[in-house]
Amino acid sequence: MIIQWFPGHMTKAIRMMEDNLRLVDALIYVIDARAVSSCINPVFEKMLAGKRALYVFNKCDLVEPSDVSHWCEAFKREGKSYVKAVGTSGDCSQIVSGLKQLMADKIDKYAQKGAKIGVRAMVVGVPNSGKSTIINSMIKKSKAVTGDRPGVTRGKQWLSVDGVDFLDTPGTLWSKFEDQKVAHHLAYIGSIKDDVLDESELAFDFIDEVKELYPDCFKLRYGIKESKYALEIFNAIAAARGYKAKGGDPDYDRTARMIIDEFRKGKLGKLSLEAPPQF
Ligand SMILES: Nc1nc2c(ncn2[C@@H]2O[C@H](COP(=O)(O)OP(=O)(O)OP(=O)(O)O)[C@@H](O)[C@H]2O)c(=O)[nH]1
Ligand SMILES: [Mg+2]
Repeated sequence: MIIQWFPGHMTKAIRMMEDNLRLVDALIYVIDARAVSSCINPVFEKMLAGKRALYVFNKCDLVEPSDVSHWCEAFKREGKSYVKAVGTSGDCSQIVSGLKQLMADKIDKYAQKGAKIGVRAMVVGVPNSGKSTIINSMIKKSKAVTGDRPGVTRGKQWLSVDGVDFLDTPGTLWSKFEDQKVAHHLAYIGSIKDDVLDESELAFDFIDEVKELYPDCFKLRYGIKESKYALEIFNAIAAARGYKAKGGDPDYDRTARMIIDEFRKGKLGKLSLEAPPQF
């Protein structure tokens, strides 16, 4: 299955972000910790030029701490500033302090002149990475609309806390995925609208990949036998859940949807799809 998804609202969103760049001091770059390199959007590279960036490894509750640590080491080696976060925990104060640390010289310079200058940051990331949730956690109010599907935020919205203004932006992708593995990982984590995907194919591809990374994960979750074959695993999961179509075949759509949904909710365990090159 070839995956591409670049709807018109993203072109508009990128234009809006470029127009607002001059208003901000920094970018807060929200990344889903389960698929770190796939969340790096080439469109943001141009925006990052000349701006400071704080990378946020979000959804850390869904991955093993050691897997996040490997990414932290890799980012540190590249001189990138980062913090770990669980947007849904309700406490993301470490992002506010991380941002203030990143902008300390500017804040001090103005403080010496007696001026209290705020920091403005644009929050960017692929769809569904948790940008709006993180902002709500930082401001301790549910002002930004969130949802467990991509494309929830559409317009721009400024929200503030402790002298910091955040610009929430719509999740954006890029016009063509050169690497279909990246596209698949983004689809698994819910950054691509399910309507443009063949869910059965997606679930097969998911099983095929995850069985190599975590050989016993399906056995542990569904009580099925380990197998080298994705189709065998898929059919065994359908049977274990009793998901049958008319005629006794597995209910492919229902089973596929359930597997992907359970992964997204962390029910298959703390699975990380990507590791930095040296791991
Ligand atoms: N498990 C878990 N879920 C999270 C976390 N942060 C956000 N979510 C969930 O991820 C989903 C997407 O969150 P949003 O904040 O709407 O994501 P967004 O990046 O603003 O999405 P768009 O506006 O569509 O680009 C929601 O269901 C959140 O509850 C986290 O740290 N852990
Ligand atoms: Mg949003």
